[in-house]
Amino acid sequence: MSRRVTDNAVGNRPTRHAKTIIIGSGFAGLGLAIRLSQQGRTDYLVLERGSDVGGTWRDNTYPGAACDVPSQLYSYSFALNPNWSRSFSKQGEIQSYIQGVAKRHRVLDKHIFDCDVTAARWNAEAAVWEIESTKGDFTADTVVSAVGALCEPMLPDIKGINGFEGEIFHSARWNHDAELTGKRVAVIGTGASAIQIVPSIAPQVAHLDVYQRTAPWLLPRTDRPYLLPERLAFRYLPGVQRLSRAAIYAARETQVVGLAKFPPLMRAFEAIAKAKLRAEIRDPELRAKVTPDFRIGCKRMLISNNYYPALSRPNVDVVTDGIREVRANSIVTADGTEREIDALIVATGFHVTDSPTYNTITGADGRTLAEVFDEIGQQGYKGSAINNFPNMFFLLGPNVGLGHTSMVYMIESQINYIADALDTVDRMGLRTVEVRREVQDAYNRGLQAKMAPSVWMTGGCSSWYLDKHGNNTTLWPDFTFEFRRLTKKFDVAAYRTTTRGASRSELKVVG
Ligand code: N01
Repeated sequence: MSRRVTDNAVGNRPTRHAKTIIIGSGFAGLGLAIRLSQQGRTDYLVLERGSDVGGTWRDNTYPGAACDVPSQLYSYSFALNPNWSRSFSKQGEIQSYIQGVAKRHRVLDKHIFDCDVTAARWNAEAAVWEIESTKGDFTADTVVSAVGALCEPMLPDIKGINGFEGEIFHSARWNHDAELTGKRVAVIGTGASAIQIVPSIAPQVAHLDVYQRTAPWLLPRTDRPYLLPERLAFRYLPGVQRLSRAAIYAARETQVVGLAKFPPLMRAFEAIAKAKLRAEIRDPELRAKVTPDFRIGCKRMLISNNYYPALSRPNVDVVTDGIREVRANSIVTADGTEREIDALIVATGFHVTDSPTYNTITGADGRTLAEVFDEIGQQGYKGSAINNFPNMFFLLGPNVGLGHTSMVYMIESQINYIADALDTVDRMGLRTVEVRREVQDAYNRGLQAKMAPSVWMTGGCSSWYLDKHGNNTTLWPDFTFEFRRLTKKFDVAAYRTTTRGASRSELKVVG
């Protein structure tokens, strides 16, 4: 059980201690919480800034929000859902699934909701993490950051945007009270979020301007409702759902060959995307505007059957001139054209390689994660540990992202690794574990060497996959089963460790 202590290094305020604290309860943090419970661990807490589980699936409620990965694969392997209503799930169904899993596995009482972690500091003397939050102070022997990469909306730095007087909101903070029907609306961005929003709102608004900086590649979305016999088979015929999942996994994994190893193979996808473009956009001028100029896959490949038809509607314009400024009720582009609007939807993505949460975590040498990343780039070890941050693990840390298949697969690989790390710490009586800098450096050299031929580095685009040093510190550059293999066991030899002693003087460095 977590216990209350009354006096510790955080100050003299009451501080709650838990052996393990998980920050964030999206797919990642929740999955780890369930694993800890399954292992019989009770001394852990999950601090979640929202008022519910679900993370990105709780936050992204924009019209049309749905997953790009097939339903069968986009779920926990230990909680298959035979009830998916369609082959690609919508946000509401995924969020209900996550809520249901949390409830069934009885981990909600381990959660503290509306608890925004504002600081986490490593106290080397006491070998604990000191955490400040909007729900009080905590200490923990081990912290697992599970905040995810797509949680901090990025607002564009456009002149005058703060002076806009109409409705304005980010795609991940949709204002459901804003009335868009019959209004003049602008959407900035043409990424995965925007291409779902645009067709969803186009029929209801008076006019829609889509501000496109880079045209994305689009592939067909093979979405359809499941037929009753299929759902019955998933429910009652043993193995059918696992077989379907395995087939989807295998098919998606073949994309790695083109994406990561031999990008010319991506031409096959390009041919499909071009045919789609020709079939769905008849107007040559519009078609030219939305034809991408980089190799497919360099930025995330998007899937949609209704985006191009929406762009072809008479009440929709694609604006490719750069935005010069936003005024009280309009947007002015570089060519001097002013377009009046009532509402502005900012679908400009997230702080991925420069998350503000990095400023709140302070490691062993007093530097924040932001400062460390500023110097060496967003580097870690197996996406799960970072030198200078002892007794801290990361779910969805550096270089575990994917564009082609389910992130839940990567999350479960990391859960295996971190759960085994916690077991190892207990079994060996370790006080601290910190990944060795030389191991981390070698790992990243290997990673970047693998990354070099990938389409993400050679495809001729700029993307949020790259950090300010020009390295791709976001994606995993290999087959996902290779990551599963690497994370099967906690490799304690890669870590500098100290053992527990009654006092600091008895501290023994064992590795
Ligand atoms: O964000 P993005 P997103 N002026 O960063 C443009 C996941 N996801 O929210 O390409 C003008 O992809 C920017 O232009 P450019 C998925 O992993 C999944 O759409 O940088 N434009 C781009 O067009 C995804 O990759 C799902 O030139 C500006 C757009 O804004 C990730 O979330 C659904 C600008 C941002 O696109 C993020 O997707 C949704 C500026 N100043 C999201 N700044 C599914 O599974 C940025 N842009 C379905």
